[in-house]
Amino acid sequence: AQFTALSSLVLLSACGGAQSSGEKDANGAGKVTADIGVISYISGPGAAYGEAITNGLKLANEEINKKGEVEINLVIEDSAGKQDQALTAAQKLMNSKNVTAIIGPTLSTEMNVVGPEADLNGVPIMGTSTTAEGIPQIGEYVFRNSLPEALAIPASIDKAIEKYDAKKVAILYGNDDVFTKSGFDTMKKAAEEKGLEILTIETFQKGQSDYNAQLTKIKSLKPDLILASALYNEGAVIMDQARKMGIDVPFVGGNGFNSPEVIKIAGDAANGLIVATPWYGDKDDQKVQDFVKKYEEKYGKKPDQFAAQAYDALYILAEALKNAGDADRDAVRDALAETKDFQGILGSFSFDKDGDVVMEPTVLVIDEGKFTVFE
Ligand code: VAL
Repeated sequence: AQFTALSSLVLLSACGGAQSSGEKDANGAGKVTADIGVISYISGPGAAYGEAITNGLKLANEEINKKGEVEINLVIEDSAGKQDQALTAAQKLMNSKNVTAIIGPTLSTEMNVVGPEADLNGVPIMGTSTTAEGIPQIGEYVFRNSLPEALAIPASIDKAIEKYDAKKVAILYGNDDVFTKSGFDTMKKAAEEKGLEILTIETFQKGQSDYNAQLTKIKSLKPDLILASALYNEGAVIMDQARKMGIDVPFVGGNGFNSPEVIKIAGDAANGLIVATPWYGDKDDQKVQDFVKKYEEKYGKKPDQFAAQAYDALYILAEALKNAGDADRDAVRDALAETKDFQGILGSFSFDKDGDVVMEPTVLVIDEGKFTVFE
């Protein structure tokens, strides 16, 4: 997404000249009402990402509608983590003229096919978990509020070097997914820039269950650190098998590891995993604690990073709807692009000139079965 001047429509609406698409509130003022499409990975092996995301969106939706400045109706579609299903869902949503904007899809691999279509059709689309390189650059209607690998991975590697005096690394990545490949590119680049010796680069594919060959080779080379770019299922199994083989060095993971599912699947084997995130649920911040409390009350579990990013995303979009003063797709795109210093549960949020994220990551480590700040 690129910044353009606000459209005349937005300027008009700011002066109260444009009609909102919605009902009138008690004072007779126009209230923007909009259908927001959601494409989420809610069935299949990565469904915990989509579950957290839709939970975060639904909670934000309730709060936003209760405030009464804008009225959002979420139209949720399942992509099952598949490109073709994500595209079918996107087409259905884009064909509905009531859908002003789309949130999702969950995976960068899905956004790679859905993003260009949304851009072509002039439908603003915002990923809340798409962290691969180049997502907002797909086009001016394509946004994300998720911390990209390019910011997260170098921060994690820096911490690992500082803490463990790491000099030699092995890299392991999924070579059949846009995000895991992009995470690998970022890891390799960061390792080279920081003067780390890369002992080996190993690959795997989605759904793989046996990593013996890759891990045996990695073990024989004795790295100080393993850099792994994977979604949570494969990532957790890799860590489990590594620990069983006696590989006890720390792992640095990309965004796919940022799910409590890693701990659920790998158990103690997940200890020593380093990840960077904009979200930390134990943060001493009223907004964060209110969100955690409300989320726990509603869903009976703690929110993860995917829930938190989705929650902020809907607020960012609601703000854009309010500023646009209209549920018009172009007006909302322009208003979205203007987002600056939005104060959410992830801290202060702005887009850069491409519509990419400007944000500070926090580096966490899994210690005794829990994500904790890596001091
Ligand atoms: N961040 C990843 C992606 O962009 C996953 C974990 C959602 O595909």
